[in-house]
Formats: sequence, structure tokens, C-alpha cells
Amino acid sequence: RFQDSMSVEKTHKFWETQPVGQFKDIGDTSLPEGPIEAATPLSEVKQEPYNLPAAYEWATCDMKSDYVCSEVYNLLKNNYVEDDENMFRFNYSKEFLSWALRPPGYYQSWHIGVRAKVSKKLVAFISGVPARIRARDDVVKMAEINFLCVHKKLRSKRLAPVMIKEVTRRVHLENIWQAAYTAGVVLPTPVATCQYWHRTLNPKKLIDVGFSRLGARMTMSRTIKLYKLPDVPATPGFRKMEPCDVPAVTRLLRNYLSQFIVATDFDENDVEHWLLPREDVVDSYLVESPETHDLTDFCSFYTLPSTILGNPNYSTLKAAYSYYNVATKTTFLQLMNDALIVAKQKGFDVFNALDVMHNESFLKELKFGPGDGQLHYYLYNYRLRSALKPSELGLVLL
Ligand code: NHW
Repeated sequence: RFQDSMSVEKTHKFWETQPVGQFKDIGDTSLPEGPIEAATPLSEVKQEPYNLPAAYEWATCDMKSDYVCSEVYNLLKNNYVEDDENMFRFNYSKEFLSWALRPPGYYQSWHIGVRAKVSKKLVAFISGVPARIRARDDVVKMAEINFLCVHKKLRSKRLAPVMIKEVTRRVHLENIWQAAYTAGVVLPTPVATCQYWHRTLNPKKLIDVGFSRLGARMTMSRTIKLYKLPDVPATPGFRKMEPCDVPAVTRLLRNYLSQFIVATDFDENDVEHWLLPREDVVDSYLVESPETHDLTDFCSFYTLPSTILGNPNYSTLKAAYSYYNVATKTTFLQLMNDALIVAKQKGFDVFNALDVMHNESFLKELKFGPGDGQLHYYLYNYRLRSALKPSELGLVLL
């Protein structure tokens, strides 16, 4: 089977019309970095929503409403991203969605549903949240687009392009002209192509559900021994992050992220929202020096279970996803080993990490194995001279 990079590029009737890097421009270093199209006056932004097929209507989703949050949850639970073999489907929790969609300064108008006019059933969704993302020296206000989902029965009807145009319009109305998003599919054109790595925590279950296979010349008991972890973290001063840590964590993180070519630009409000621990949503730990009480190291992961499709014994795969990590005094190896230990204690079956930032420095030694899918990062209306290496990216989207 040919890999994406070798296969013939598909045509993209929609994406060819959008201000994104195009395949034909790859390698053309004469094109300038930065916005592809200039911002237009707000009075020139289309005031009315795009047209939907007659049976459907737009609905702005109030994610503060438990009922609406449940509707979005159920749409995604049944129709969102599956692996290539259709064995697993992401099952973002309601609490997670409420967190992911309501960061500081969020716009309710960017939480966009499509409903059937008669039944009012929610059949599609797309969302944006505001973020500052730095590309080289340029800190840009962007929308992070996520949770694009069309009900399985409405696929391949070109609904997605209309939804993307509508979210673009509503982002423009807030005078924001750039966006960042990730996808497993190849579109024009990735700013980076990353890989997921998986660290087995519960080998028996992962093998039983078909997530992994027993290695060659391995028995189950040898496999269990291979992935065994200590019961408690090893680093002195390793503890859960607390509200009083927000200023120091922000300093640690800002300093760390400044070295990457494209990175998130977190201030204290962002750190409070995105990194303070929330049960079953996001976990953050840090190392406080026992002598000086300085915060020297930080690690975090978010909770994203997947539904196991059609397995008689198990219904949910409990997965932790590496989020932002900073090591200044402890080694990344020891820090992330402690992250694995707490994730195991919390009952996760697997710990996933992308090869972004300095993650390569611990993946192999901590017994992560490469996954099969790739995750492509994209920017909308922002050009970089050439694609980045994963290690040049300081950005993790949910
Ligand atoms: S990626 C997860 C996306 N969701 C899923 O995979 C869930 C399961 N699949 C579905 O629900 C994280 C449907 O298959 C979807 C497509 C809805 C994906 N990104 O309606 P049609 C995100 O949420 C293009 C972008 O017939 P469909 C990030 C495709 O290439 N484009 O297809 C979202 C084709 O265009 P082309 C995607 O299968 C970022 C067209 O859609 C895409 O019924 C969004 C076909 O449409 C994807 N993941 O529905 C962009 N998948 O030109 C934000 C397919 O190739 C951009 N397509 O002909 C920035 C906007 C804000 C700017 C502000 C300045």
C-alpha cells in the first residue's frame, strides 16, 4: 500500500477555493510567510448565514445548558472520529466538551449546530474557540476549530464545506482571520505531520480488545511484566498542580514554549482554564523543589475515552493524552515516567503522546510504541515557507 506522501494528490473542490497553502505551492519559497489574504473591513463580512439544504437549520449551541451539552455529546458519541478499522470511536465526556468549548473569552456564536427543521434533532456540529498562537515572532489571534461532525446518515452531501464556511464567517465577525486545526485526513496542506505513540498501561485489556497484539515471542505474563510501573511517583516534590501555582506554571510554560516555531501563547488566564486539574478531564502535576520551593518541572494529560465497538467484554477504552510538559531540572524521562505512574493509578488503560515538542526524547525509552494513524496540523489563512518537523511544534489541540 502506498503511503500518503507517495500517492497521487486528490482534487479538493472545496479546499482549492480557500486561503490555505495549496499542494501546487509546496517548495515555492518565494511566497511570503504570514496571512495569505488580508483582513477585510467588518462591514464587508457577509451578514447572513450560508444556506443549508431546505430540511435543516442553523442552531447556535449554548454549551452552558446541560441539555444542549448532552445533545452535542450524543451526536459525537455516535458519529465522531473512528480508527481506520472502525474498532474504536472517540467518546469525549460532557464535562470535557464544556471545558474544551468555554475557555476565557469564548464566543457562543462559534458553537454551531445543524438541526432537522421538523424534529429539531441535532445532526451536525462544528466549533471554534479563540486562542493566541505564535508563528515565529508573530502572535496571532486565531480560532481553534474542532468537533466537526456530520451524522453518519448525512455524509458525502457536501455539508462539511457549508459548515466550515459558516464558522469562518462567524470567526470573521469577531475580527479574527486565522485558524488552527488538526485532522487525520490529508488536506491542503499540513504545516506538520505528527504521529501518535501509545504507552500500554493495561496490557491484558488492550490485547483483549484488539488495541494491541501480543508481541512476537511474548507471553501475556512477560508482557505484563514489561509494562509494570512503580506504585508511586519517584521524583521528590512531585505533586498535583493547585490554583496558587498558576503564575509560576505560566512562567515555566511560556519560557519553554518560546523555543518552538509554532506554539500556543498562554497567559495566566489560559493556564488557569486549560491546566488546572479537573476531575476526569485534565490532570496536571509539577515538581516543587524540596529545598527552594521553586517549580522546576510540569506535566499534564487530558482524559479522552473511546467507545470499543462491538466487544462483548469491554465498552470503554480509558486513554490519557499527553498535553503540555516542561522539564528543567528533572529529566523528561523521569518526569514522564511519573506521569505514567499517576495515569496508571487513575485507571487509564493507555497513555498516548504525539511526537511534538521534546516528546521524542522519552517515547522509546518509556516503551511507547508508534501508532498507525497520523495527525496533520493545519493553519487557515497563514502560510509558512515550508512544513515543520513535529519537534518544532509547541501546540496540542484536543
Ligand atoms: S478532525 C475530525 C473531523 N471529524 C470527523 O472525522 C468525524 C467523522 N466524520 C464526519 O463527521 C478535527 C464527516 O466525515 C466530516 C466530513 C464532517 C468530517 N477537516 O460534507 P462532505 C476537526 O474537527 C472535506 C476539514 O461531503 P462528509 C477539525 C473534504 O476534504 N475538511 O464530507 C475540523 C471535502 O472537501 P474537498 C474536511 O464526510 C477542521 C469535503 O469536506 C474534513 O459528509 C475544519 C467533503 O464534504 C476535515 N476533518 O463530512 C476546517 N473531512 O475540498 C476548519 C472532510 O476535499 C478551517 N473534509 O472536496 C478553518 C475555519 C475557520 C477559519 C477562521 C478564519
